[in-house]
Amino acid sequence: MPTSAFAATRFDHALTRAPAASAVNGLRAVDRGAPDVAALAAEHAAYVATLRRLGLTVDVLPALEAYPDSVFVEDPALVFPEGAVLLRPGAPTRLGETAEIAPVLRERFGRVIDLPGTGYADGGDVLVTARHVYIGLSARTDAAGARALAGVLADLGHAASPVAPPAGVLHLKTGCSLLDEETVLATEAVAAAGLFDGLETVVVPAGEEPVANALSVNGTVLIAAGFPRTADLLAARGLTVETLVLDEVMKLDAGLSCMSLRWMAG
Ligand code: CIR
Repeated sequence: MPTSAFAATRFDHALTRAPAASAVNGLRAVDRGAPDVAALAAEHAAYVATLRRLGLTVDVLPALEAYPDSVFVEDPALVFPEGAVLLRPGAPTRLGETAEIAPVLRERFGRVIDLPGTGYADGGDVLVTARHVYIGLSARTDAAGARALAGVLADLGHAASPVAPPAGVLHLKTGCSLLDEETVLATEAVAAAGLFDGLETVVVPAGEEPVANALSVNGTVLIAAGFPRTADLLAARGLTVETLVLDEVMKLDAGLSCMSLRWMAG
């Protein structure tokens, strides 16, 4: 079991990385145009400012031009109060991001564990709750990577198991996210897959699927702007909701969780 006080939506620290100009070459499943670099930087700056306002100490690492997707720091690593895990991203153009973030994590965490074996795992496939860690199998996270990660997480005190999201989802968290310690926001397709035992599921209204990657931080649920039915639905549940413009970020198949590694240092 996790350490008693562990909460999956409470944080006091975050690591982010400024977007590179090379983000115009970032991976995207469907090409809706390259992101505008200045607008992407503005979206990132607003994201960092929001996390700071919500009480986090946020470090912004320098942009890495060699890695177009490196603004999405969630993918090459995982962090917990007990330590960090260096992952092996499943996209060849992103593999080198792990070596870039490794020294940064070694400065901040007493325990930093390399993903053993030869499998692949992306942080975007990992949904952490206080009771369980769900590892999505995807084009980026294979069975060997998920198995190796579950072993490492067990050492860190977190029970974990693989789940199989529906086809067509880039990462598990492309289609779902934690709203609070007991509740998941999920697209209809992810909800129908029945992946999360013991958690309540709030289904994203049809047509608003890209909003499913929300980020719950210290009692506020951050969602992408432009999805009013989901915003109303969450507000009607009594949640405090804030919207952030993510038009450029979403051109790169990404969302709110992707842009930070978050933890409670205590
Ligand atoms: C990629 O395809 O790797 C990036 N363009 C998007 C990564 C999004 N990250 C995430 O969902 N954790």
